[in-house]
Amino acid sequence: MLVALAGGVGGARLLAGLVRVVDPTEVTAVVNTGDDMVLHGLYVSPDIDTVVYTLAGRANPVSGWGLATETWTVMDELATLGGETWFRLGDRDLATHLYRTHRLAGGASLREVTAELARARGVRIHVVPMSDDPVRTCLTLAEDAPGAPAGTEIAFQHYFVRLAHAVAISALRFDGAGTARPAPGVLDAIGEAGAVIACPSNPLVSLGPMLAVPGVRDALRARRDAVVAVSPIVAGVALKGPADRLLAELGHESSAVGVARLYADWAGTLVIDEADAHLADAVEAEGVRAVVAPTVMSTPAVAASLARTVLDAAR
Ligand code: FO1
Repeated sequence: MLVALAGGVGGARLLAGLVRVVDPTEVTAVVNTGDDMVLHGLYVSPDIDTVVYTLAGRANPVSGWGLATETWTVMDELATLGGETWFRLGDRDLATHLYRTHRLAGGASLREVTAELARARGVRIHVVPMSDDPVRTCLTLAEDAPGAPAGTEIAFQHYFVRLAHAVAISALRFDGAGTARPAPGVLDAIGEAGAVIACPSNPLVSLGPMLAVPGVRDALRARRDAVVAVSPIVAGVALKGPADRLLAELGHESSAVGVARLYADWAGTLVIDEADAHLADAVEAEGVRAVVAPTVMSTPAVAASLARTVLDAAR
């Protein structure tokens, strides 16, 4: 069994490459739920849906989130009513949130509902939320933003979508992490995995929430030699999203070396892009083995070869 720690688009892309080189039923993806929120009374779980849609071959290829063939009649009608439409929920995507909300209200766990949604969409890997308990990524503004002065703490999607993450942050917190339990099977999967892959997801707001769930970081530390991470920072910048700025704003180095420093206690190996080959020694100086390879997954074939590189590094 392979375990992959995955956040949004970067995690989904590597998983799509991984299932081209191994039996999908041998893969367990542990997915971030710190981005989740209730909106219009519906439970939305963006990173889980991005992983499921991508592996189902139905993700919107441009945005990376939501469904490819989508219509927006509900959002359009909601706008005429003066409802909230800053977070775009397509008509087909809404079916996912209606189904999940209904099943959760009926007492099902997030893990159970996620498995049902993945199966219904023909996804053959095991998609597992990091926890069935609520963990919510909260960010404190370092500067005034429209409608929120510096010092305000906002929810992740408010930061990421409403403010388009175009605002500096001074602090990060995972509300609920202290009392959250890893979802059933997560710790066992990490303990028994032939290899654990930390996908090129945002170190702070995609992998960070998982590491904050009690037991997860210790389980990874115990398997450190089998843990291979892929740097989401290439030549000092994030390929997608605010990872580079968040790292700098929160006092970390926005580079492959900065990522190695963050991961050093639980990941034995870090795959860095060829653009960062000159940083390999500095990565190894952090006590993390450096593997240099193409990590920019511009095509599924590149994602597949990166997956092979990661699996070879884990051996
Ligand atoms: N991201 C946006 O930038 N704008 C949106 O309107 C938006 C809607 C949305 C709906 C469902 C979903 O699963 C994801 C959505 N995302 C949107 C992406 C989401 O904010 C990110 O995927 C994660 O939270 C960060 O990886």
